[in-house]
Amino acid sequence: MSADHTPLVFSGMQPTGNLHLGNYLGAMRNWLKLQSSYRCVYCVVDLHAMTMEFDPQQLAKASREVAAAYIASGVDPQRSVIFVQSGNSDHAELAWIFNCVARVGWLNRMTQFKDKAGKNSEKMSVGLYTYPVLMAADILGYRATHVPVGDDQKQHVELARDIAQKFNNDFAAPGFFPLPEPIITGPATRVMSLRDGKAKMSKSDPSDYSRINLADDADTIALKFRKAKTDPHPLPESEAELEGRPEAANLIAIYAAFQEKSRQAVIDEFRGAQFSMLKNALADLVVAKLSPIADEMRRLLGDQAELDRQLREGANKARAISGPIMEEVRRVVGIGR
Ligand code: AQP
Repeated sequence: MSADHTPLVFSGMQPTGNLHLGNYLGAMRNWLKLQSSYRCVYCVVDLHAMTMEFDPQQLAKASREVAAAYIASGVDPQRSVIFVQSGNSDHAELAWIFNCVARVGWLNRMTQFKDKAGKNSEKMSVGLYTYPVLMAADILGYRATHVPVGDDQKQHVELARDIAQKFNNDFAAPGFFPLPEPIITGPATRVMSLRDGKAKMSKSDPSDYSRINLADDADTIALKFRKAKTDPHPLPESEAELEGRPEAANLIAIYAAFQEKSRQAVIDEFRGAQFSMLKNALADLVVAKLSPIADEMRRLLGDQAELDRQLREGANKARAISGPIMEEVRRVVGIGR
């Protein structure tokens, strides 16, 4: 972190579908803890959600659902700034300026674009290619110093650091933008699909059985864990035995994260047992943690006018932070009057 900047936390999630256990354990749960020590800005990144095919009818609805999930999980709109990205046009303006700072070679190295585009990169939107530049604008537009994310976003936060460094060198002064640091903590920084222990749990996986959604009911959660892919061996006796057993490693990591225990402590609890024992215990644990969140989400979504009011208030607070920074940015790059 740059010593000259007041610590500020920024993070966001895309309204691209149901939030899942990976989003919760990899990112959102850490957001809650940070609220007591930092000024936090948490955004629903709807402009990012436009980078892949999307349904305009669904986008606003999905944005409200993600905002409701933040609040239901314990992100407090009084303590943290919660808003929808498109409610503050500073993100888009700074992204353009950063498009003129970032180098094509840097973006060519981004693995998420390669993963999402697969063999179809020529047919992908330019927005998907420059997604990490918009993410750098999200972060640096607030001069954020810390970015709590899952492991998959580490490379994008590093790109934001490179952009900040180059902008500082080319136009401004050392320290104009801080060099933001990713915060990647906990035993489940990369939660894997329940159908394939080598693939990331993801909103866009076509199989709903691959993930536990925050809004799933108790029966669905239990069914998904029962159907989760495993291997034919009993549960291991040591961490070393998890090598080459990605499905076992994933279920143990999820259990450890919810119990706030180490992986070894979970292995000690289930050593030599059949998977069904761990799966049943996991279902009970996850239902107990997620049901109150799902109930609160439903309550919040029942009063759309109040939720929209909170999000407008959040956008005003967000603009109050980014506005003066953007004035300085325009001045140093010689645009605006
Ligand atoms: N499987 C995961 N394990 C741990 N953390 C995860 N995150 C996402 N998946 C996992 C973290 O959640 C935050 C929000 O992610 P996002 O919605 O902005 O985008 P994403 O990383 O692309 O998530 P998905 O679920 O894979 O979405 P789609 O399928 O729409 O691309 C980030 O901090 C991310 O690290």
